[in-house]
Amino acid sequence: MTIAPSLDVDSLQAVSTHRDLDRAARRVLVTNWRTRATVPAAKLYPHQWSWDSAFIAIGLRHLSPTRAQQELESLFGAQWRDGRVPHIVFDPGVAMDAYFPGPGFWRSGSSNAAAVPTSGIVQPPAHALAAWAAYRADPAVARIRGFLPRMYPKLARWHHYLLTQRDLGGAGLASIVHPWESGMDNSPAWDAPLSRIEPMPLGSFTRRDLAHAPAAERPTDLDYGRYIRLASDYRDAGYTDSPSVHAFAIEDPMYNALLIAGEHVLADIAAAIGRDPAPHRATAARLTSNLMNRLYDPAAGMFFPRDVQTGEVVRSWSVTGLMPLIVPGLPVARDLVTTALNNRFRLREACPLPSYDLTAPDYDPSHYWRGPGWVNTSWLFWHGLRLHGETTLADDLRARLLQRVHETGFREYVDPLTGAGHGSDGFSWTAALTLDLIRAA
Ligand code: 2M8
Repeated sequence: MTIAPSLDVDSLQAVSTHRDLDRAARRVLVTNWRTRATVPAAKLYPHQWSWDSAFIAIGLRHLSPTRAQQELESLFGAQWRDGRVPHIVFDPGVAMDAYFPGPGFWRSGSSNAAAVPTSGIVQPPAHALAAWAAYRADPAVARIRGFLPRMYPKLARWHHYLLTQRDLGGAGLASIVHPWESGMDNSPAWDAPLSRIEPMPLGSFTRRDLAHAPAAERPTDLDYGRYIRLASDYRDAGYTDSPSVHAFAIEDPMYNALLIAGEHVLADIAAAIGRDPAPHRATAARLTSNLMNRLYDPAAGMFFPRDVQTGEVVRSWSVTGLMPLIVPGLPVARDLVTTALNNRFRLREACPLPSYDLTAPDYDPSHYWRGPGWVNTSWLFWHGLRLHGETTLADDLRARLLQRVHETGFREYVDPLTGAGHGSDGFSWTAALTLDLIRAA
């Protein structure tokens, strides 16, 4: 006689919750798909964003491995001749003024072979991880499409740009040159370095974001004036990278952690297509040691960004400092987990992982990257927990994230303590990574 495995009430509930969530997440991804890529959110972000597409591809692979590959291929179709992958690829079918700053501001011209209009700055390099995930979802289809052999040189050039042109501190780490490049635009970590920037006068530009989101949750006009100043100075210098052009230059922990994790993956991709993986492994090892030496504070058990202009560490407890957990072989993984468990981030209760120190006086649970939790950074931390054998914590985080999304919907960001949803609804990476978490069981 065979005995059917019994499911308790909680497990049964989870199964039906996951089935509903799965269906709803797929619906968001189908709705937000345009001709060749997915928009992050239909109204607020009507074009293709770089690191959004990486997270979207990670979820999309469960829906259609081919579409996940196309998501990345369309982004890299707009790669610049110098190797950079622009943070926005504009959809020419969308009104020029639907998003500011739009194509007319950036004037990317023929910087990419396809002459597709793009921005001129970049975003965190999550793409190698995404490409590998898309490949592994269906290696046979990927092989027929020649996906890895086509993507590998593009990914390698992208990393090369960051490792060379963006080593502004000369210490073997990549620098971001605009808060938007961090992906965590309005993080308190950027307040001090940004305060040195002369803002563009109000009235010299028109914000579009405030038509779709409450002003109290978005960056201030003063911040925006500074964002636009940095972007126009970079543009007017022909997008040249040098410490004299970049008044804002930061070695960011998450940015570099993604680059290192990406180099590990590039080694796997190289091996899979018969190329030499050794240079990527060597780069990953070198960068890991630079990351430890430049950005890790052993007494704090935390990574902090470094301001390249002043040479000083920015002691701001932003979630970026926990993200190096995604680095394979990180020597301080356990210490980072301990930090995540303390009162500042409350890994066991707060969900999603707060973007900023819960105990800081300027913590704000509904203000853009100044407190609320985001599913992408939580997903990265979950990935890191699994990588370092912290299975119980990983499973617990996964279960609570799924429950949160079930209650709150596919919101852009969420109050990590109350679960109140904020920003766009039907947000693509929230849906994509939810799908991935469901399928990870
Ligand atoms: C947010 O950034 C854009 C600028 O790139 C904005 O505020 O207009 C950030 O959350 C960023 O990480 C994200 O990629 C982008 C689109 O979702 O929105």
